[in-house]
Amino acid sequence: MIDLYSYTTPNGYRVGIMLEECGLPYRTHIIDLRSGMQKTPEFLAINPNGKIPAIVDHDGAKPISVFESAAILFYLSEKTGRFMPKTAAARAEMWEWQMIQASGLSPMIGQLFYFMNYATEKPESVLKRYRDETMRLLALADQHLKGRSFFVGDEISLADIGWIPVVATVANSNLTIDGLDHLKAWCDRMTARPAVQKGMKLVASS
Ligand SMILES: N[C@@H](CCC(=O)N[C@@H](CS)C(=O)NCC(=O)O)C(=O)O
Repeated sequence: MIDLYSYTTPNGYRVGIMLEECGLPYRTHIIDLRSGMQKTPEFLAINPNGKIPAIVDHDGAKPISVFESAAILFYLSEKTGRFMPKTAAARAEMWEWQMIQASGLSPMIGQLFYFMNYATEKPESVLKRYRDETMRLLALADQHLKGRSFFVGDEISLADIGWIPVVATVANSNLTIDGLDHLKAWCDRMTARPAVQKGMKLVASS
């Protein structure tokens, strides 16, 4: 059994989607970021970085805890043998897109949403910088997805699971992916998957 520690954000949804796609049994613990649960000693013992998501895998001889959503995806992929392309060339392409998500898109959009939704001061130059880079990366993905069903080859991989919660969140926000037709078609394809829908509904286990 795996314990998932998460909240209603794209980084949190990513791990729920992966667990659902892998068909692994798990229990969800909601870490309410508004009340600061992520900074309690109990949670810091699981993720010293004080951020969701994190998992603890109890299936082995000793529990294994993993934090950082991309690291959790790789851990679960290794555990199950799922969502890792078969050839070296396809794996390299998967890593490229996974890394752009983890190191470019998600941090950028995190800052953008912070300034759009929470900051008391919203300098236009700051909003522009984060909005432009976010939209540039989404347009890059749009062009890559032209003529493709998924980010790499014909099969869903970690790259798709990494990107989908971010793109679905943007599509439902007051930013838009209108005009990015290949990205939109991919997003519709991905969000039609039951595992994606379930992973993006955060429900605490009783
Ligand atoms: N790179 C990390 C980012 C994690 C992250 O930023 N988590 C946010 C929510 S999306 C968080 O827990 N913020 C609370 C805080 O920083 O106090 C990942 O992908 O797991």
